[in-house]
Amino acid sequence: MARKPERSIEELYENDPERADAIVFGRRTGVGRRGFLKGAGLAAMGAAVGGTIPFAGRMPGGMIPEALAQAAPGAAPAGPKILKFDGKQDVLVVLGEKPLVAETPEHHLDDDTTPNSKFFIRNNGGLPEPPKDPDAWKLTIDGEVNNPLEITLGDLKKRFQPVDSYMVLECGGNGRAQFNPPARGNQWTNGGVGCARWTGVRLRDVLQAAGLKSTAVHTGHMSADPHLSGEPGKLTTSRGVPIAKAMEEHSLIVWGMNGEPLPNVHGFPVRLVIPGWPGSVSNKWLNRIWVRDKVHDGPGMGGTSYSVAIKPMIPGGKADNKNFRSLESMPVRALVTSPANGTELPAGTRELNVRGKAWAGDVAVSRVDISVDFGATWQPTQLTQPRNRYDWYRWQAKVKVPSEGYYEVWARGTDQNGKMQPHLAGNWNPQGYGANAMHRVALLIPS
Ligand SMILES: Nc1nc2c(c(=O)[nH]1)N[C@H]1C(S)=C(S)[C@@H](COP(=O)(O)O)O[C@H]1N2
Ligand SMILES: [Mo]
Repeated sequence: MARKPERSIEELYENDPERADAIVFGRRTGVGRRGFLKGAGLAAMGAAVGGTIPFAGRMPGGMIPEALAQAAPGAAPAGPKILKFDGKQDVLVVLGEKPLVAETPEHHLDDDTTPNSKFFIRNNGGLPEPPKDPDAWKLTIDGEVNNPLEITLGDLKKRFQPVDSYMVLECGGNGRAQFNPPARGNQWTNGGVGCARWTGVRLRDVLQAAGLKSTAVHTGHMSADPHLSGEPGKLTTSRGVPIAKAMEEHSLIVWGMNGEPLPNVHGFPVRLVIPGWPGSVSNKWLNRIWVRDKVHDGPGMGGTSYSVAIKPMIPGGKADNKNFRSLESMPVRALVTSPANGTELPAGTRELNVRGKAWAGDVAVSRVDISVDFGATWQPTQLTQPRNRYDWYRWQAKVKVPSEGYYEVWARGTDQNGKMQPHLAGNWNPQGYGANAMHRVALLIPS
C-alpha cells in the first residue's frame, strides 16, 4: 500500500469547522457530544484519535472519525446511562425508561450465545406481574380455526414436540441512530439484537392442532403486558405475520431462554420467537393467537409502523402511507465484537485479531469483509457456519497495520443475494427502520 502524507484530525476540522461540526452534531448519536466539543475543544479531539491518521489520504471527504462519535474519557459531561436491573449485568445502555428499552454495546455481543444477563430489552408497555404457577398460564388459539384451543403452558409442553434452537432476535429499529435527519423512536445504535438458545414448540404444530381454516391468512398476537396509560385491557402492541411465516418450522412458542425459564422482562412464562423478522412480531407474555382472515390490524400494524418506503421518500419529508410496506426479513448486518470501539492497543501492535457476528434476516450471510483503510481495500474474514438456521454467523480475521496511529476497522456483511451493507443508512423513513450501515470501530496504536 502506498503511504500517503499523514494529516491530523485538527487539520481536518480546521479546513471547514462549521461543516465538520454540522456533520458530527447533525446526527443524534448520543449524550453529551456537543458539550464535549465546546468544552474540551480541538486539542481533546486530537488526543481522542491519537493525533495522526495513517490512512487519512483514503478517508472520504468530510468523514468524521468514529472516535468522535463516542465520548472521550473524562471529556464528556455525561456518558451513556448503564442499566441497573435485577438479572442483568451492568453493561446495557438505557435508551428509554418508560417503557424500558436498553441495548447491548457491540463488544458485549462477543459471546457465541448472548447470555440472558446481557440480552437487550425492548418493552412498549409495563411489566406484567409474573404468574405464581407458570404451567397454569393459558394460551388461546382462535379465529379462523376449526377447533379453538385454550391450552395451559403445562399441557403445551406435554402435548407437542419440544425444540431447541439458536436464533437471532433483532429489533426492527436496530441501527435507527444512523438516520439523518434523525428518525422517530428509540435511538438504537447496533445493539438491539442478541442470539439465544430458545426452548419451546413449533407454532406450526399448535396451529395445526387447532386446524387452520382455508380463510386463515394472518396471525394476530396478544399479550398480557399493561398499557402505559394504565387503561385495563388496552393492548400495548399486537403484531402478526402471514400464515406462511407462522408455519415456518423455526417460528416457535418458547418458555426457555439459554436453559432457564424466560426472565420476566423477556416474556415469562411464554413468548413467540419468529426469527429473521423485526423483533416486534415475537410477542412476549403471549396469551392469545388470533388467526385472522385478513392482515392483522392490532397496535403496531399498518401506516408507517415497522414499515419501509417502497419508493424512496425525501429524508425528513412527510410520509405517504400508500408508499409503505411492512418490513419482513431484516437486512444483513455484521458487527465487530472484538476489539471494542475505542480500544488502545499495546504500543508496537502491527497485527491484530478481529472478530464479530453477522446475520441477514431470513437469508444466509455469504461473506463478511473488513477494511482498516477507510474502505480503500477489503479483506475477507473466516465465517463459522451457524449451528442451525437463524443462528448468527461468527467471523474472524487477522489484519495488519503499517504503523502506529488511529485506525478504524470497518465490517461489511453481504447476504446470499449479493446485498451488501451500505456506508450510510439509506431509504430514510420517519420511524427509522432498515438502517444497516457498516459497523465502524475506532482503534488507537500509540507510538
Ligand atoms: N408483549 C410484548 N411483546 C413484545 C414487545 C412488547 O413491548 N410487548 N416488544 C417487542 C419488540 S419491539 C421487540 S424488539 C422484542 C424484544 O424482545 P426482548 O425485550 O426480549 O429483547 O419483543 C417484542 N415483543
Ligand atoms: Mo422492536
